[in-house]
Amino acid sequence: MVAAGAACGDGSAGGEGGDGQIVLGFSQVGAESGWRTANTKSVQDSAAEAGIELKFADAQQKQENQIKAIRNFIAQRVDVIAFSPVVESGWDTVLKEAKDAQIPVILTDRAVDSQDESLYETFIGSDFVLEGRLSGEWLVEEFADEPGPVHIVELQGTTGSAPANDRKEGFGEAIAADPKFEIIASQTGEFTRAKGKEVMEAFLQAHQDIDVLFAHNDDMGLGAIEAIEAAGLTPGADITIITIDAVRDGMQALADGKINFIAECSPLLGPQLMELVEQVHAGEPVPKRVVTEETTFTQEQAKEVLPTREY
Ligand code: GYE
Repeated sequence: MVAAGAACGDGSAGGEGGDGQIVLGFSQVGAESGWRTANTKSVQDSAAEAGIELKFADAQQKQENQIKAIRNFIAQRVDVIAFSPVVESGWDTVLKEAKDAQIPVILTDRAVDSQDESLYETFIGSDFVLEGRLSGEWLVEEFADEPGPVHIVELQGTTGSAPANDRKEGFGEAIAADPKFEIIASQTGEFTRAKGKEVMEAFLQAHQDIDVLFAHNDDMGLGAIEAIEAAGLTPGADITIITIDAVRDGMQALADGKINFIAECSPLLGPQLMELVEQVHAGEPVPKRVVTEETTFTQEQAKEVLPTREY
């Protein structure tokens, strides 16, 4: 039944799929991390569940691919466009094109820095500054009795992305509470395990005195753990490790004592996204910002929740 909508070449106004289905064009960042894999599955499963026809495009971490995908969606006259912007800046032109074509746009997961908020309907995703701040606050508390200096290395996410910018900002704010905390090296690991490992190897070679690693996601932290172990050090003991996401592999490493603290970032945005798609398509008002609810995990808490964790 549903397959009829896939061709979508009937030139019908509004781009509706077979049986009057809503057609959603979704441009995903890529497949860089465990978080992203869980997010893609959530979007695909929820679209199927809601009976929404999903046109899915993978941008392979490149903004130019996302712009191309959005232009394709406009040309195909999909009903709604959703995308997770790989970086924050440089979207105004293509967003204006969607607006002129009267196709509503929903930002999912990551924000854009456009001044003109009329270019999109709503933004659903986490509070990345808060995630960074919670990570930093845990560290300040954990090292309260240490004399210092406390030497921190930071693995940043994709350069220019909202989660990299905001997590850095929130963490920096929290550790500013005490001048003994010093970020001695900070570099992008592009949110991937391979790059996290590579950059951590370089950090370890350049610095003998690393106390703490703050990684902007679990995957980079997991890559860094490999580098730390290869250098003959014990992750979680010789170097305190803080990450963000709380995907399965990260939670396992936390339960195993190799990571010390994780701030959660939920990838399960699909169900709420589909609700927003339906509302926007029906012309109903939606809140301009929908914030995902999240928590944090210590090693003990990870052991408790791991058996029932969904992703
Ligand atoms: O934390 C990271 C992923 O945008 C929140 O992107 C997302 C981030 C997530 O690659 O693992």
